[in-house]
Amino acid sequence: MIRIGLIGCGAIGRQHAHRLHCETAGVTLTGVADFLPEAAQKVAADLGVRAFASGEELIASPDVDAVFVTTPDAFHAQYVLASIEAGKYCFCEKPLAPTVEECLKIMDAEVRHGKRLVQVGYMRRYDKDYMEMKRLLDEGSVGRPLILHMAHRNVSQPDWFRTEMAVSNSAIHEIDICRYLTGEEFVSGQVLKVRQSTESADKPYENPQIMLLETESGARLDIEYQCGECYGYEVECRIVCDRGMLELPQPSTVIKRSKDTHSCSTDIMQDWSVRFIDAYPVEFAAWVRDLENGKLTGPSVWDGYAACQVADSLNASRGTGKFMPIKMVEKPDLYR
Ligand code: ISE
Repeated sequence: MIRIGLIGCGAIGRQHAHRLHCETAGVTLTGVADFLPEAAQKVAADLGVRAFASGEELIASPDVDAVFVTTPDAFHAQYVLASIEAGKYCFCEKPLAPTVEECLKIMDAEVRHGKRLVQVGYMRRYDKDYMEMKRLLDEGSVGRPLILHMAHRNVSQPDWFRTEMAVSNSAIHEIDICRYLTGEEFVSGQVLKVRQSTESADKPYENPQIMLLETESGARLDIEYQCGECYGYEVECRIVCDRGMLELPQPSTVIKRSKDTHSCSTDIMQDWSVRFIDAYPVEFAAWVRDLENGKLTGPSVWDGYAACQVADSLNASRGTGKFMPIKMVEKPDLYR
């Protein structure tokens, strides 16, 4: 049984703690920690596990084999680095870190350690429909991607959400999934301003935004991105290829025909944690299998760094009217 300690008891942390402790085979949750002791104590009491006084204490505990980091983005790097220092496996929610500098520090530490210890929580790679798109692309019958159209629409964001986070925290999922599906890195990108939604007039962020990216083979990605105030939570993905096209279906819901309203309708999801609810168990089961085999295969520190480097260039392009080049560091052998 792999013993896990989880740091960060906010919304995603609480869900992951429950999922790990109650629904994932092969692991048990030793305890949790949070910047706010009450938050850790509440989750600990609910699940009957230990509340550690700090993330550092949790990482150092001999009762913790692997660390889960679900804190706000700004605290990811410090706990991932401490886990590597302790020689422990670490699953870090996306993004790996908000700055390229921190991602490179983590990469440097892991490379010096000499073995992959860190996985980044890009859960879309474990969604069954994205997985099928990946299988079809790899199988090759539709050819290679030419143009990828993606959309990412949110209902709301927390108070601290800002314009740049649209890329570095949220559309970073599209950046990652596009890299994963195409197997290519990006070479340049640009964010375009759009007429702003009247629904978001009192919000501290630009909404909507359009992001454009070019891959190394010259394929193009456009992302329609909406921070919040949308009719529902939806992601879309259409990939136009040489000899066909792939389209991500919306998750199936029952269609209701009503005598009262003379309408035909389906519910629209309101939250990403519901949209990807089936991806998390697949992601966690794969991670546990890898830990048991002693070899990580999921999204790596390189993937975390690459997405952050792309996000940085996109944010730097904002307002310039220009495509920004995306310059990556050389890929260490550990990630080849
Ligand atoms: C949030 O942080 C997530 O990671 C969700 O998956 C994403 O869809 C949402 O836009 C982000 O704000």
